[in-house]
Amino acid sequence: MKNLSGRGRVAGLPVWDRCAVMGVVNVTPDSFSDGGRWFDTTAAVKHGLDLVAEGADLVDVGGESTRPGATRVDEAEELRRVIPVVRGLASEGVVVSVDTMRASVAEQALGAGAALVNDVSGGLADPAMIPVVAAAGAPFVVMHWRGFLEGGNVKGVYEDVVKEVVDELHARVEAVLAGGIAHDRIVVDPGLGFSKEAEHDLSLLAHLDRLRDLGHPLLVAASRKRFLGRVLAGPEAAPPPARERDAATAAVSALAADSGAWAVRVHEVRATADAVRVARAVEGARTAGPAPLEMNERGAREVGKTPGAEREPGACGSGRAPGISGERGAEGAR
Ligand code: PMM
Repeated sequence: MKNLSGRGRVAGLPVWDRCAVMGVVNVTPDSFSDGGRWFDTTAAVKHGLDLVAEGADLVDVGGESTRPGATRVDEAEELRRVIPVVRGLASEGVVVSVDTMRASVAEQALGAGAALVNDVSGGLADPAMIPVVAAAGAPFVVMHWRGFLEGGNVKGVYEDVVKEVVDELHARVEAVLAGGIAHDRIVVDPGLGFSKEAEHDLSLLAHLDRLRDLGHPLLVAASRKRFLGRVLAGPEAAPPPARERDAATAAVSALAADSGAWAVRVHEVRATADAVRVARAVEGARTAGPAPLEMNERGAREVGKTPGAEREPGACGSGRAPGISGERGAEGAR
């Protein structure tokens, strides 16, 4: 099941030979990062298609804000928001993921053409979720989740956040497997920002290898989250607004891709699409062997020299990274 970098593949979904880019379409009036912008079927479908044109490999459609303290949307309203958008995107050939905690929404979204169910509760919020996904044979994202947060981030207390998240995710994966979802259809996600403070999110990002050791493809969803605001502003200053965190998000995308994440979930796709391609190229160079850097007698470093072979300017030789050529069309000179 492991490919070149060990990021794995998910049965039932296309195979991408690099970290995949999941673009976000929130059909909500109140998501923290983009609430209200695509709160209309036509605008939401168009936005999803725009994300694909910018480089998204799949599009995650959600109709309920998961920000702490948000009131739950009722089922009929969630269906009204999500299903036409899923149908509209799937009918255009887009690989659609549905972001929902409700089995009924997952079931109807799968019927409307969704390829993946992304449940931030990992099947905990609705006991019917795992049976529905298992019966459909659909892939399932199991995110680390400690419950609904009323009255603040009260469940975000850890002694060893990495160990606890890994252990709790492992337990959820066992439950999901016992519920009949196949091993090769399970994706895991550390749930950045969910019952977590900035230092917890950063520790998890620093130890993605430990999450990958769970043996399932890994989804990382850092986009525009609060911890990035904290990193950018420092401990005292006011964090920049969510929509000014896209460059920081792309930096996380490159780091996550280099750590072997299967996919990153982002609101602004273009920069992340570039980031994962750069990470892929570096990975290709790494697997092609040591960089051809040599020290000459004076200790100066000579770049691009291999014994007995002079390179043409710009040639990559055997170190050429798979996927470096032409994925995004013609390039400029520099
Ligand atoms: N975060 C949000 C929504 N859906 N899904 C997964 N798998 N992982 C996440 O961390 C996650 C998610 C919240 O962000 P948004 O409201 O800006 O979409």
